Amino acid sequence: MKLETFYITTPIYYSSGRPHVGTAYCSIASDVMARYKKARGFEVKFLTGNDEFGQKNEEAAKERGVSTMQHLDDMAVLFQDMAKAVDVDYDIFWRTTDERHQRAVQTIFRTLHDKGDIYKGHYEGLYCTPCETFYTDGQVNDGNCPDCGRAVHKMQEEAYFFRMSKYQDALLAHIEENPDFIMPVSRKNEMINNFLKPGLDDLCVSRTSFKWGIPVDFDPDHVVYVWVDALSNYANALGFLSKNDEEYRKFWPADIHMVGKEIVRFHTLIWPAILMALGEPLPKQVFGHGWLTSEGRKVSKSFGNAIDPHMLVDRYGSDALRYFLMREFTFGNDGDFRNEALLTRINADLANDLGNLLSRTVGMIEKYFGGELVVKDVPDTEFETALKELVSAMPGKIEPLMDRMNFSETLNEIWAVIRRANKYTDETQPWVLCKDAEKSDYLALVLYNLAEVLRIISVVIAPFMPKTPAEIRKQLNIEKYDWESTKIFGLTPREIKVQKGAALFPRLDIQKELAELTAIQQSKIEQAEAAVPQKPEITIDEFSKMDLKVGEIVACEAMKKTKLLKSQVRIGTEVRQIVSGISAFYTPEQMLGKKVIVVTNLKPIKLRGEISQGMILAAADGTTLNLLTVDGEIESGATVS
Ligand code: ME8
Repeated sequence: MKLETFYITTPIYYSSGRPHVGTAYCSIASDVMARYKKARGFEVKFLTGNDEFGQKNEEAAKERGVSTMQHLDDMAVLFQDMAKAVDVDYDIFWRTTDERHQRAVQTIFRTLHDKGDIYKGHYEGLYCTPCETFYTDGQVNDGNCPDCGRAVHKMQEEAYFFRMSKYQDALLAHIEENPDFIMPVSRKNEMINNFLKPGLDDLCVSRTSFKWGIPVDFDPDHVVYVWVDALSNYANALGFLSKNDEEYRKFWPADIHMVGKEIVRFHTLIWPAILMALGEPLPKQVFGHGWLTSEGRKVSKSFGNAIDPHMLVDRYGSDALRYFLMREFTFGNDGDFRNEALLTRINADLANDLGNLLSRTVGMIEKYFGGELVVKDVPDTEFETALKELVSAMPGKIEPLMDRMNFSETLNEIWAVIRRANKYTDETQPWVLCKDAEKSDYLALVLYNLAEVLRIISVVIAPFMPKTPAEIRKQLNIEKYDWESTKIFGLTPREIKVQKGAALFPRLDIQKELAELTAIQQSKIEQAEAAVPQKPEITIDEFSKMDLKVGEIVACEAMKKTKLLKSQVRIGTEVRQIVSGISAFYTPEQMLGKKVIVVTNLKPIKLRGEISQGMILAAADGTTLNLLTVDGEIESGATVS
């Protein structure tokens, strides 16, 4: 029998920084969906990977002082390790530096160019020549480069453009005719009202100002710029445009592209327009989820290390972390990650509700029946009827919720059953029944029903919590059941021999855990703040290109409406003017007479209209700043080496 296919993707993550709990969130949600669809009998393909081209990645490598490829390889390992730690069971880990990807991107670019959908034009922006980088109006500070502080200027660069505007009407029609194409609905409205209705501009798809990208094969001065490269990974990973395109023909179009809300636009406008231009079918759905925040700030590569998924998994297990992330936040909205909420959920939902149901069920079977339960035909009471009603209704409730990726509500429904089963125990009171020999058969039925609920629960929680079901089955000593079995009450064998094991989720001392987590996270933040990025190694020849001399400040004044001091510095027989941004730390009077270290062969620049002929060296740690000076009497002009 040919299975129906289901192709789901996460975005490919930039390799510019380490994975964090925000990236784990996106991957876990996709994994939950992939596991659910597998359980429902689909043939699933699940893709994740890394987005490896572009300046950000190249700069991150430079900052670490390693080669770009070394950096990308290291990051790929970190992302794969993270996936493993949180049980994200992907089928493909795609890397855009893969030869097959690069070839496919070049073919796409060429095909679109040949069709006239990509044309040559000019990209205009604010350019910093020393940094070789374009900036937008919003990025520059007072006309200066946000990176090196030097003046930027308007520049044009030859670039290729994709004719997005041509697809505007077709895109609008597609979105309106396919109500599930963009989910949740709020994101769909945003795309229509903010982008489609005002009109789409053509999109710049190549650059000549940097080189770390896939070359345009018919015009190798250009590299493919970001989106044609990154977005097409979803198709290229399946062999699109290659001789071996069997998987593409089998799994395309994707059923779900899972993406963060900030990249919905690229996935619902740019990517579909590219596919339309190529004559390929569009993905069935793009789901834009919200962000995990920490104290209101988006958890990101620069700030994300504080909430380390590995640390949380080591302490509480991956099932607990996955459960918390999927249960606590409405998928689609932002969610603030709070340690206390995590610990409370572990104790209340996992230790108390689920863990307790298993341990008391197995414990009572051991206590009252020596671990061997044999159930006979006994008529149901109102308690059994009520319990079975809720359990039987559950699969029908959760299936549509799962299909809409409403993970939190799904878990709510499952936990309603777990709580109902605990209530059933309190209603039937096995500890009273056990005292009456005549009630022994009914007692066996009660315990059997509890085991049966646990069997069903072990199936429906499996997409969320891949490890726990095996532990439940082990303690109940039952085999693995499939999804359809959750719709029939009574499939657990009527004779079982249970075996008590460790608590599924040991109860936590919340105050102690909170204190420890806070201490760990605080020390991580401090470490991150203290870490000075290591610059790449230089040779002695490179170092000796710098001319360092001792200078004496002979005059100094503050420059009005700036943080700058203008100093006249005597270096031997010469006096130079040097402008420094240090007025928050030194008054002109404090500067007078100081012997400082000056870089004398730095190219002069104008700062706020004043020429600066060199640089005065200072040490700064973010809070304070101290000038570098000499340890004793020495003439100005002395060489520093
Ligand atoms: O955007 N909470 O890569 P990326 C939830 N390479 N999700 C988060 C998150 C957070 N705090 N932080 C990041 C890119 N993400 C491109 C994608 S796809 C063809 C190219 C999610 O590493 C983010 O929303 O910046 C996005 O969906 C994904 O991680 C990758 O982000």
